[in-house]
Amino acid sequence: MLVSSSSSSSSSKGGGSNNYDYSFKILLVGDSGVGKSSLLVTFISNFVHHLSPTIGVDFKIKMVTIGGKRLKLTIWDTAGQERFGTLTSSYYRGAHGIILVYDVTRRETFTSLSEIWAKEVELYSTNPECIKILVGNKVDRDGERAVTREEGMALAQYRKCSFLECSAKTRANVHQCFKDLILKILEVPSLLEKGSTAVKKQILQQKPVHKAPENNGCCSQ
Ligand SMILES: Nc1nc2c(ncn2[C@@H]2O[C@H](COP(=O)(O)OP(=O)(O)O)[C@@H](O)[C@H]2O)c(=O)[nH]1
Ligand SMILES: [Mg+2]
Repeated sequence: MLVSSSSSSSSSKGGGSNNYDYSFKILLVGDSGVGKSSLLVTFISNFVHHLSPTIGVDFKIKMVTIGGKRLKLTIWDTAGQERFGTLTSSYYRGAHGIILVYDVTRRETFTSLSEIWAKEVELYSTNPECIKILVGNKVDRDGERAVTREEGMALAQYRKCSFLECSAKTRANVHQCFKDLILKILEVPSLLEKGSTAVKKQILQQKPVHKAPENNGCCSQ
């Protein structure tokens, strides 16, 4: 059962978000255009959006109950700086979970995950036991597929992370991606410790690295 409510970063200081067991920082990583922002928007909201190219949001807060725990998820998205091939170390700092996204119709986005993003994650993540999930997005465009499901599974196995294919457009498997990741985080005692009260304030006080333009709480709404 996944019960949720959400708010954008701009309203995250409002009431109602103090009642939780753990606070987790989740990141979206991958090439520009793979659908990171769309996945975030789809997960945060409960209805189908018209998807359009997004400029990045900084982060979104979502309250969920998963595995019987009340969780405050701070989900960070890039503001488009992934186009330059690198994010900064503070984007990765303190992450409990990382969603590595590629586009199943663009092979180069799959290659980038191995050659760029997985290396950055290894270099910069400060939680050695941080959970990762590999996600192939845009499966609704199956006719244009350039990366097979088997290849995705093989890379996930090699990187020791779980794997799902999904579509931000049809919403297929999107909630499942986040849920699988979070259930795995909940199994790791060191991550729970880092997501508990002592660290809550620290995470909330962290400033987004790349401040998004004003009033863009969510670009495709
Ligand atoms: N067909 C299809 N298009 C998608 C999907 N997810 C994202 N898109 C489109 O892909 C483009 C890039 O998406 P965006 O979320 O901005 O990617 P980002 O740069 O990784 O944040 C946009 O035009 C989206 O509408 C999907 O699952 N299926
Ligand atoms: Mg984006």
